[in-house]
Amino acid sequence: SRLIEHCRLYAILDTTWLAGRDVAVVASQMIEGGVDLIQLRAKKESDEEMTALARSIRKVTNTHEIPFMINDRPHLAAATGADGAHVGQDDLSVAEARRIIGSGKWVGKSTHSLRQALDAEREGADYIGVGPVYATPTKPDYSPVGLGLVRQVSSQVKIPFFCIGGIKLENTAEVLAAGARRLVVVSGILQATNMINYCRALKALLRN
Ligand code: TZP
Ligand code: MG
Repeated sequence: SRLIEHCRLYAILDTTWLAGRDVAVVASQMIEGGVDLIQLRAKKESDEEMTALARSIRKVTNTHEIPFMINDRPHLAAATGADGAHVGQDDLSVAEARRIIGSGKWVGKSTHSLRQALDAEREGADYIGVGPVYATPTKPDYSPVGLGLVRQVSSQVKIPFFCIGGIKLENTAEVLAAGARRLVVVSGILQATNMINYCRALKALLRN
């Protein structure tokens, strides 16, 4: 669906977890598993490399009408026809990112505290990420925010928020019990033996 409100399971295709796989194949499997939204996160790649990966994922996501986001680099989001850009606390502001990618596109923002979550909402983010809920090798320098922040955000933030960081099938139930309705999963999906089944299982937990 092209409405952020309809997105529950958000997969990040982080190139550090690819292990040589083709991004188009990985994206197709994520989509077959039922993910609602895909982001390309390519911290070490050049603009040229990231653009090539983004074009490849964009083809697959377009075919299936799945929204596609770019991590940082709003200029690449604009150039590759992505649906938006996701910025962190140290990246461009929501307003700057929006100016670069144009109106009608989504800008998401990472938050790590209640203050940051409320600020991002006020700045006009379309959605926020909240985490890392648990410690995770995908974002090693951040302390976990825990389920307490999930509870606070779920009661105080009105825009869609996606819980992120160390989320796996095994701990999804407790994250949902803390008030989450939306999840971002990176290594849980990319390390799964069967990504399609793993995504389906996550999606089933999010159905209520
Ligand atoms: N932001 C907060 S935690 C995180 C990001 C990008 C990484 C989440 O990755 P994983 O592998 O699902 O823990
Ligand atoms: Mg960033």
